[in-house]
Amino acid sequence: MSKEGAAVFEDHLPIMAERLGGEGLIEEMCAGFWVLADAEKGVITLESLKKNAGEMGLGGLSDGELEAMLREGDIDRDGAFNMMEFCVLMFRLSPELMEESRRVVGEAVRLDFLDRKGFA
Ligand SMILES: [Ca+2]
Repeated sequence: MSKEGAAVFEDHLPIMAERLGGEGLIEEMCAGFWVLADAEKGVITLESLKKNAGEMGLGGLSDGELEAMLREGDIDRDGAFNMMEFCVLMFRLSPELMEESRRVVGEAVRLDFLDRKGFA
């Protein structure tokens, strides 16, 4: 993950969190998921990421940086982002947001994810 790429998320998420509240933010983040996702597969693949990154303001990232982003957030190692992996990555890329809303949003996302994956 490049510093440039991370800054895109860090600059916007705290503002979005304040404006939308926890639940609204999750909806916004999941809307971002569908912008980047392969609509047929229902996941974000490297191909769909490369194709749609510009729509999310990530057009300046190289293929290698997008690959690194996918590796970073691909928790179950299937080579694609599902919605929860994507949401978790968004939070991980924004330490300030995690600090501000860990209990109300971060924990809810994490616990929901762990519960779904059977890790809890
Ligand atoms: Ca995955």
